[in-house]
Amino acid sequence: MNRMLFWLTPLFLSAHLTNAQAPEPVFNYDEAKVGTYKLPNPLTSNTGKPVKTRADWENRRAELIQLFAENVYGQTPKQTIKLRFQTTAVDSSALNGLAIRKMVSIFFVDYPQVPSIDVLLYLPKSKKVAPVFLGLNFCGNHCVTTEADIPLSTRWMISGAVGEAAVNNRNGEPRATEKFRGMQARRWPIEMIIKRGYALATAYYGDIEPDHPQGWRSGIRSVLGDTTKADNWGAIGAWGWGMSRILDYLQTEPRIDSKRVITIGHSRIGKAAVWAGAQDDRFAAVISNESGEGGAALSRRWYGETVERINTSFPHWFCGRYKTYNKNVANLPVDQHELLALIAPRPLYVASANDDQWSDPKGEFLGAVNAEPVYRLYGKTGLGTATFPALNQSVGQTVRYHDRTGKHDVTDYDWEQYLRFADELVR
Ligand code: GTR
Repeated sequence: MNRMLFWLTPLFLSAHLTNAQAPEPVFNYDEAKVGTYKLPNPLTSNTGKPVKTRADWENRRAELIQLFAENVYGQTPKQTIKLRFQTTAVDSSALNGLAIRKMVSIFFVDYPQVPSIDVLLYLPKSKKVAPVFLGLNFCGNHCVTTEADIPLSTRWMISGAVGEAAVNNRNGEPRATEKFRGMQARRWPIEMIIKRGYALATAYYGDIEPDHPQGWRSGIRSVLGDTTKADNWGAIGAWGWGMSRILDYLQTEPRIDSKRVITIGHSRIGKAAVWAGAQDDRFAAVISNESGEGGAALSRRWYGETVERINTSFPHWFCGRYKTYNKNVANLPVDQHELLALIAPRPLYVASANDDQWSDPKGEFLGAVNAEPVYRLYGKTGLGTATFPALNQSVGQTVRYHDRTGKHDVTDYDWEQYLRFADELVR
């Protein structure tokens, strides 16, 4: 279907041109048409100096974070925010006695108008202290499990991702209904995670910012940042910031090994997870599940989603300045392999799916390949290969990659790889 779209577009395009309208963007799914591009070198400083040592890299790392903040995601506010953690429920025998389940709300003491982040935490009873996967969810904590006693989120609810299950409230805003319960449980194999000795922490991404262009008005960006600036933070920056606030809470939780917090994210939340992991090195490892454009996929590679398209469809995700690269991606001072390199020397997993060509699996793979020199600086092998693997084959060392069969999703196959990755590398 994607290929069809590509072949149909020129017809569409010429019809439009005769009407003297702006050409429709063309999305490429043909490897032969990708063309050539030159990636910026992560190991060359802003002033052109080669980065040779780990100490050099630490300076370069700060430069790169700044470049991503100025040009892509916007500046993450630096100020420390007073947080209050309130446990609202504890079930010491959840999941048939396998887990302790806690619900904890994170309040922003000086900004009572900003909604809390409501964390759902499962802790394995088999361990006194456990490593944890931390990931935001797309449609509320009640979506990740069928358990009937998780309160339905009362916040704005994304409707595209969950179809007709959302109903409008009195103000015409979509809200969750009982139909949402467990709707994405398949993506969150909590029992499997718990049985392997890991905890799981999740929260609804819409708690931090509702995912639409006006969403910032009711989220954390309504009080932090500066909307007049071209490098004001976008929604992805806010979601990433929220992950760090959940980590702040996890550091206070005695049953959590806070040195082993693995951040995981799918798709747009994957973009946020990588940006969070890049900035906040308290995250011990990062997992990007089909994060695609603006995530693990190279921006300069013309394949699938483009910078222009993402900025047009989702104008609130990135900073204003990112839009100035819509038609000249080659001028971006960074590319996404450098974002992945910011995770080094920590373990990183980049995963694709072969029916998800929109995310550009090969571009995600090449993002990981081109982060290699930075892992080498730390004496680590990153991916250790530049050969695209066969389907359903996990490759690499400190950096891992797979291209799963199937569509844009998070499956048990993906989780099995992530659990093995965590067992082997996040010790
Ligand atoms: C798509 C978007 C992708 C990806 C995806 C998702 O519409 O083009 O970049 O983020 O949404 O989050 O599911």
